[in-house]
Amino acid sequence: MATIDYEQKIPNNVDLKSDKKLQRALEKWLPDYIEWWKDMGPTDFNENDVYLRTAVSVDRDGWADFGYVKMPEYRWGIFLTPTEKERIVGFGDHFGSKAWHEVPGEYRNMLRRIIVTQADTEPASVEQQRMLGHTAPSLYDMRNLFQVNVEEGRHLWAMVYLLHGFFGRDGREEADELLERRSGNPDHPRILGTFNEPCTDWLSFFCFTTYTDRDGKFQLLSLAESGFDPLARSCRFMLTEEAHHMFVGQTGLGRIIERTCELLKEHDGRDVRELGGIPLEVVQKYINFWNSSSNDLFGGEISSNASNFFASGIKGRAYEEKLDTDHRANEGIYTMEVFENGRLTTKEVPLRNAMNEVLRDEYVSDNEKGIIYFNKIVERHGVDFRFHLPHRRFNRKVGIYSEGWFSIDGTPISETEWLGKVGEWLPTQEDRDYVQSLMVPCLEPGKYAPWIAPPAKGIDGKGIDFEYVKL
Ligand code: BYC
Ligand code: FE
Ligand code: FE
Repeated sequence: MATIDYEQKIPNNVDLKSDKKLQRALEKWLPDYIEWWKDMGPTDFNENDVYLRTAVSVDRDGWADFGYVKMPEYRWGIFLTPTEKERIVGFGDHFGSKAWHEVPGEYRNMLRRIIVTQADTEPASVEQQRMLGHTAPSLYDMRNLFQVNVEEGRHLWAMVYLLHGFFGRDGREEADELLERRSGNPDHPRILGTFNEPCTDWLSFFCFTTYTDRDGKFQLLSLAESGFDPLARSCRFMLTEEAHHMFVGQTGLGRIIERTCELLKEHDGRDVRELGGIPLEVVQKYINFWNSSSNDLFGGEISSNASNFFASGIKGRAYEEKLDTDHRANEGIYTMEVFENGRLTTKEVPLRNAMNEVLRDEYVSDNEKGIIYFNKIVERHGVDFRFHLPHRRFNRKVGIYSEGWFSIDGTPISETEWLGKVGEWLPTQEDRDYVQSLMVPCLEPGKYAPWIAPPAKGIDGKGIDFEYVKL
């Protein structure tokens, strides 16, 4: 089961060839996908050889195989982690009963909705990032961008397999619509807010891969616990790819910070803008924007949807299986600060209704570790600046805090105070124009744009001057 069948048109480890009907349906979807990729994927780089990793086996160490590929020829496939044992439903009302290998009729709509929402983010992110190749700060970074893009494409495949394989005609229709919605299109947008935000500069790209891909990590962790076994095993394999996306974001931001610190030290007291660097304050504002937007992706703090997902056994908590806790979560309560009549008050919420918030807690604490990493860089350079994670109430568009105005540290403020301060917290047009002005491609092997430090090491043991993309 662990070996991937590459003889097939669609590489897979789900024995696709024994299900002719499904195989035909997916082979019919394939050219539509390729057409979408050519229209909406990384513009103008489809003819170039890119040094990419492809999954060749789902075993722990066998899945990363590196080589030059043209992106439209990347072997997008369907890979599930192998079944270890007879899994059980690990939480909710069905706790302890056998995991499902088919969709339970009563949960069909709910499951489809979750899979479609997850699926929709994958092509959305490729669309958001489609122009970035033109302004890559190095061939190394360009290659990482394209690696992320092809893997998000594969994540779409993983979800489309579930839609086609388990949801009949509705599933096929949903799969078609996934190639029809467009990020940022007012008439036909992607489903979730962040995935319609423009991502047209590399500072945004690194923030996106740090904060939005990390939402991906936690949503996948909770779906990896699902009682619907094919979903759980799809998400488990997707998580192995996700780690690299967050690495790209975290180290990308780290390298920008590193470069700015070097400039600050060499040219004591001068505005780093004059020297072509990105001020740390501007990096902080971009973090504030993408982090707050990604906080929205966890949904409302109090959510009957989340409660139903949990009760039915289709979406658990991150690491549910390892948690030493009541897996039914029937009686627990969660204490949270709610915003009512213009002020914050403490409220006890049934735990199941607070599952979005439980997951967001994990996300916030992971993000805090990333901030420590950034601050180690500034400390090492003796620069007098510290990064902070914005409070989860800051700048929200979804959930109870979207009803009010909150400062960067989560204090309720008036709209007038907000308007007076927002330019210090979120990127201004001037900040955006400045960052955009730095987006000049730097495409000679071993050369890096002046606003970013080179990475500590290359990919797959190759040097930082390796020709990662043949232009
Ligand atoms: N924008 O009960 P509520 C990734 C809607 S990222 C717009 O609060 P619920 C990736 C919601 O649909 C991971 N609308 O929340 C990263 C509902 O609408 P209706 C993606 C939003 O239902 C980088 C209403 O508000 N995976 O993989 O618990 C690159 C109230 O809903 C938003 C998933 O999201 C928003 N941000 O939803 C590539 C996992 N948030 O029904 C890829 C699947 C909520 O009233 N999704 N709404 O019309 C889910 O589990 C859930 O749908 C949510 C929370 C986590 C989104
Ligand atoms: Fe993804
Ligand atoms: Fe990702």
